[in-house]
Amino acid sequence: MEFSLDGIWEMREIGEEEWLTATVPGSVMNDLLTLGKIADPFYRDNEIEAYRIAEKSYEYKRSFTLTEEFLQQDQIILLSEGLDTFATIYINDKEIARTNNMHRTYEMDVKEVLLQGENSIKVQFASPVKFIEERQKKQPLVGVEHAIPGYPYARKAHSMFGWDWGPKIPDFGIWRSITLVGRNIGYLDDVYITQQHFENHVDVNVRVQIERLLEGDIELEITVTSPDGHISTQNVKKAMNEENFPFLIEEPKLWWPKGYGNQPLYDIQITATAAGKIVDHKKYQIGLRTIEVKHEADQWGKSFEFSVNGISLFAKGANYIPEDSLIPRTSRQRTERLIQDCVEANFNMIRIWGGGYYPPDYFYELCDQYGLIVWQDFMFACSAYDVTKGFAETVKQEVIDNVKRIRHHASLGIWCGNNEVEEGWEYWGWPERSKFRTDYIKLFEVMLPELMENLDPETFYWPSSPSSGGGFDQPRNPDVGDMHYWDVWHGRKPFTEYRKYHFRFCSEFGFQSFPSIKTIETFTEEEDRNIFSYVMEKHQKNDGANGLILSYLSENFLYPKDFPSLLYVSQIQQAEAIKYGVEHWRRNRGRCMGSLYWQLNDCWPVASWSSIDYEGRWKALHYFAKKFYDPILLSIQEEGTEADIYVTNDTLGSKTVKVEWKLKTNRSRILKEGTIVQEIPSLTAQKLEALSFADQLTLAEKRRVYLEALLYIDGELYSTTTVLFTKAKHFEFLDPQIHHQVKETDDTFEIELSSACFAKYVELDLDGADCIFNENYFDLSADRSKKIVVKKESLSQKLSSRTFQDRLIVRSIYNIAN
Ligand code: BMA
Repeated sequence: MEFSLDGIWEMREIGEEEWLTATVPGSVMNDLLTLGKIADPFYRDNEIEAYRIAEKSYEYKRSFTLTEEFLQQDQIILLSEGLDTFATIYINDKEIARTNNMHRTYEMDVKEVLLQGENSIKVQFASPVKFIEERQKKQPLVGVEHAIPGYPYARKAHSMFGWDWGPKIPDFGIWRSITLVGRNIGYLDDVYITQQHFENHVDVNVRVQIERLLEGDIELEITVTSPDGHISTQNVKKAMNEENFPFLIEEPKLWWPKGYGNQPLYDIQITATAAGKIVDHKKYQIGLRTIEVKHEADQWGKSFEFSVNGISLFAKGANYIPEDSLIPRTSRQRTERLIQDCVEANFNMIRIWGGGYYPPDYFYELCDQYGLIVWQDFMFACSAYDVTKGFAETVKQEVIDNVKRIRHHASLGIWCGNNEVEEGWEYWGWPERSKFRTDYIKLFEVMLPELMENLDPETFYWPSSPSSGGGFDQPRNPDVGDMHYWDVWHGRKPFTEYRKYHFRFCSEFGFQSFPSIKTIETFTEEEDRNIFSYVMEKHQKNDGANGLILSYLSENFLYPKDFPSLLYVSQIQQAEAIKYGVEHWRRNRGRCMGSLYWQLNDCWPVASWSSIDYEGRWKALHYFAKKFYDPILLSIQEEGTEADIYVTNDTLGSKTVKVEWKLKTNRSRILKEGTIVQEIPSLTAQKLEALSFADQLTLAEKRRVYLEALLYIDGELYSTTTVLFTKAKHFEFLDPQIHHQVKETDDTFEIELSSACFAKYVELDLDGADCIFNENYFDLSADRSKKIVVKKESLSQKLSSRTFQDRLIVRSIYNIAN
C-alpha cells in the first residue's frame, strides 16, 4: 500500500510566523511566485531579488492521516524521489534524516515514528547559497566564473548557481514526489534486464532480486509483451533472493534511432505475490538493439563512433540543458514538444550535459519512443571536486540510483563521467599539483568505471567529454575521441575555421544569437530593447557577448537598420556558422562521425547558443538543422572561385540522385549550368563535381553571382542549396519584392512565394502568434516559386485563413538595411 504525500503543503521562511500554501512537488520560488509574493524572476533584472531568497532557509509541512491497516504493513518507508538539497526531515517532530544530494532517491524507514490517525511531516531546507559560501571560504574550489563560487561542493544542478547562459537563482525544495510506501513479506529490490543478440534471435534476461522482510514464499511472474501483442510468461513459485528469467525472442523487432528504422518497444512486467496477494510490481519498456561506441586506432588517430545494431552512424544532434530555472514549470508535455522538435530537425542523438540534473523517467521514455540516442553525462561539469569520504559516498549512491533508473532504456547510448573536467585540468590553468587533480582520477577513472562495470556493463563508459580516453592524455586531441571546439566563438576565430578540422566526433561547438523579438518582449520594456541596455545585458550571461555577436556581424553582414533586424540577422549568422561546420563534417563522414552542437534549448529568456529559445520558438538555426541534418544532404564546398558539390547519404539504402547546378546572377539569370546523375552508396559522402568559375567570377561578378544546386531523387525535387562567392555584406542584393499567397486546406496553410530576383534568408513569422513552418530562412530564385506548409496543429492559436494571411510577416536579408 502507498500513501502519496504529494499535493498541498504549507511553507514559510524559517523564523517567519505565517505559513503559506505550497505545492509538492514544487519549489520555494515557484510557490512564492504562485502566491504573488515575488515577481517573475525572469522579468528584467528580477533575478537579483530571486537570488536573495536562496540566501534564506525555508520549511515545508503538512499533516496526514493513516489507518491501522496501513500501519500494520511489515515495513513503511518514506520514499523521496527528489529533495533539493540540504533537507532535514521530521515526522511527528522526530528527526528522520538529513540529505545533501538533489540527484538522489532517498528511502527512509519510518514505520516506528508513524501513528494511527493524524501525523505530521516537516522538511526544512537550509540555504543552498550559504552552504556553498561557507565551504568555499574554508577551501576554495575552481569552477566556472559565471556561477556562485563553491557550487561544486553541492550535489545540486550546477547551473542553478548561474552559468554562461543561466541566471543565478538556485531554487530549492521538494522537487520530486514524496510517498509513504508500505511493504509486506518482501519486495522487488532490483530488476536488471540484459539482451544478447544473435543471427535470428535475441536472448533477453531479466534478473530479479528480492529483499525479504519476513520468512515466507514469494512467487514471481514475468511477462514479456512484444510490440505486436504476443505475450510470453514465466514464473517461479518459491523464488530465491535472486532469480534469472531468460526469454528467447525469435524474429526480434529491432529498435532503431530516428532515420534508420522504427522504435518498437517490448513491455516487461514483474509481479511478486505472497499468499495470493500482490506484494510488488514493476514494469519496464525496452527496445531490442545493440549500441556500441567504437574507439579504435585507424589511419587518422582513434575513432569515436556509435554503432547501432552493427551499423555505424553519424550522430546528429545537440546538447540539452535544464528546460527551466524553475523546475516545477517543466512537464512531460513540454519535454515532448522539445523532443518532437529534435526529431523534426532530423536529430538522432541528444546529449544531456553534466551541469544540470538527471532528467525524469518521461524524458527517456520519449527518447525511446521517438528514436533519439541519449548521451548521458553524469552531473559534473567544468569544476574541481573535493572527493572526501562523504562526497564519494553520496556520489556512489547517486550513481546507483540513476543508473538503475535509466539503464534499461532503449535510447541510452553512453555514460560519460563529466563535462570538461579533464579538459579543465589540462588546459584551463588549474593548479598543477593539487589533491583535487588526483581526486579527478579517483572519481572518474576508478570509482565510476568500477561502479559501471557492476551496474551497467553493456553501456559504454567514457570518462569525460571531451576526452581522448582519459588520464589527462590530450583530451583536446582533434584526431582521438570526442572534441569540444570553441576557437570559433570563445576564441573569436571566424567560423570558416571549422573546415580546418576533421574531428572524430564534435560533441560541442556553438555560436550565439538573440531570441525572437516576441520572446524579448516577455522580459523587457520598450526602453530596454537595445542590445547594450542594462536589461539586455542582464539576459546575456557570457560577458561581453552581445558585443561579440556584433563583432562577428561586422565581418559578415551589413549593419542592421533597427533592433528587430539585428535580432534576425544574429540568428542567420548563428545558423550559417553551425551549418558551415556540420556540412563539412558530414562531407567527411567516416572520419568524423558525429556533431552535437551547443545548445538545443534555454532555461530562461536569454541571448545564447540555443537553437530553440525559452518560449519554444525555433531560431533560424533550428530550421537550418532540419536541413543540414537531413539524412540525404546536398552541400557545396566553395572556396575562392571553386565549388565542389557533395551528397551525403546517411540512409540504409543507396540512392540515385540527379543534381542540377546553376550559376546565376542576382536577378536569377543563368550564366552556366550542368547536371550530374550519380549513385550514392548507403552511408557514404560523395563528391559529385568539382566546378571552377574562374572565368565567370571576376571581382565585380563575385558580388552579383550565386551558385544554386538542386537535388532530385526519383524525379522529385528533394532539396536546394545556394552559395555566395563573397560575404553576404558585400553581395549586391536587389529588392526581391517577395510576393506571397496563402491557401487553406483542412489541416494546413500553404504559402506560395515568388520573388522578382534572388532573395536570401527569407523569414516567415506570425505577428502575435506562433507556428512551425516546414521550411524557413530559405532562399528564393526569381525563376522558381516555393511552397511552404504550416500544419494547423502547430499554431499557438486558431487562425482563420484571413488572419493568418494578415499576420504573416515576410522579410529577407535585403530588408536588414533597406
Ligand atoms: C561548453 C559547455 C558549457 C558552456 C558552453 C558555452 O563548453 O560545456 O559549460 O555553457 O560551453 O560556453
